[in-house]
Amino acid sequence: MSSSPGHWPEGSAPSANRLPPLRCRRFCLDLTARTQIMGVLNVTPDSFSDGGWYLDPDRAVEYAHQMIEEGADLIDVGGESTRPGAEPVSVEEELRRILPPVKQLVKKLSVPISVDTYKADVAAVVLGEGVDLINDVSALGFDPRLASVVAEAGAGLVLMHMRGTPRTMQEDPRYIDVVAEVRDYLRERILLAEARGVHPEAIVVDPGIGFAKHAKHNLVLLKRLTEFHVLKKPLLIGPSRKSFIGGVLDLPVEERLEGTAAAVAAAIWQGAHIVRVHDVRAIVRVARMADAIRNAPEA
Ligand code: HH2
Repeated sequence: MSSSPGHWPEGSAPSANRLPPLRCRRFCLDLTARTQIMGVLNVTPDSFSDGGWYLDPDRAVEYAHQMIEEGADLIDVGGESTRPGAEPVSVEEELRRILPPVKQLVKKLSVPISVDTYKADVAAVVLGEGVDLINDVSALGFDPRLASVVAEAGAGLVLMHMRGTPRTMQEDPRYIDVVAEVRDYLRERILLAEARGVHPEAIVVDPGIGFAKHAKHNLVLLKRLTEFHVLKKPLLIGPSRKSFIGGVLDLPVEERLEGTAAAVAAAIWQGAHIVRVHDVRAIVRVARMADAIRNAPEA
């Protein structure tokens, strides 16, 4: 079968490119033309790769602008680290960190702003400020009220798989078939979100690379990503600088760009729609190249 740009050859990535645009308030994100790049903005003192760098609101806003110039399609703002072993922070502290930059970003940027939080009270405030998406690393597992807050706002919702909490999640996670178990869990969370009123076209799924997974689980998930397309939701992948890359390459966090690039290319080849990354400039180039190969005609 011949394929035009934006379409997969038969059998290689079922329906990956035929999803409707992602609905997130002010925006309708086209997921068919090219991979969307979500730039990470951690407003935390302790994130695993960039903790403390953007605590100053002006610096955070400036860095968001830089990521947009480099080609980011969305900005994901986080106020609580979810690295393995991290302790939770209060609603007040999370808001104290993220509100000043979020207020400015919503006004100044013309791309969707996402907030990485699992707390309904944090989500309610930032949605009140106009953010477009909530990125919930617990897939409604920590605060089920989050779904109705997102639904009422008509915002987008990322449902990410993890087990336990960031403090406990790496205590020997076990799976018989990691892909099937993560996929079944995400399917159940989609049903829950939709039952609570989140629009079906506002939901994104994420297998949660590095969350309650050993290195081999992350590699298997990345190898078998096409098996998530049966969920019929946009697929987000966040391998950026994570320790499974350090494990394969024996490299520290500041030297994981190439490993991240390989993981991103593999994910795009299998139909990932959004990649969440720190190194926007480099990964935009990787994504454009991978998109071009993926979308090349048959002959
Ligand atoms: N990874 C991190 C945080 N949020 N959200 C989604 N949807 N997917 C991910 O893979 C993901 C995520 C961890 O990365 P980072 O934000 O850089 O680190 P920290 O949690 O230490 O702030």
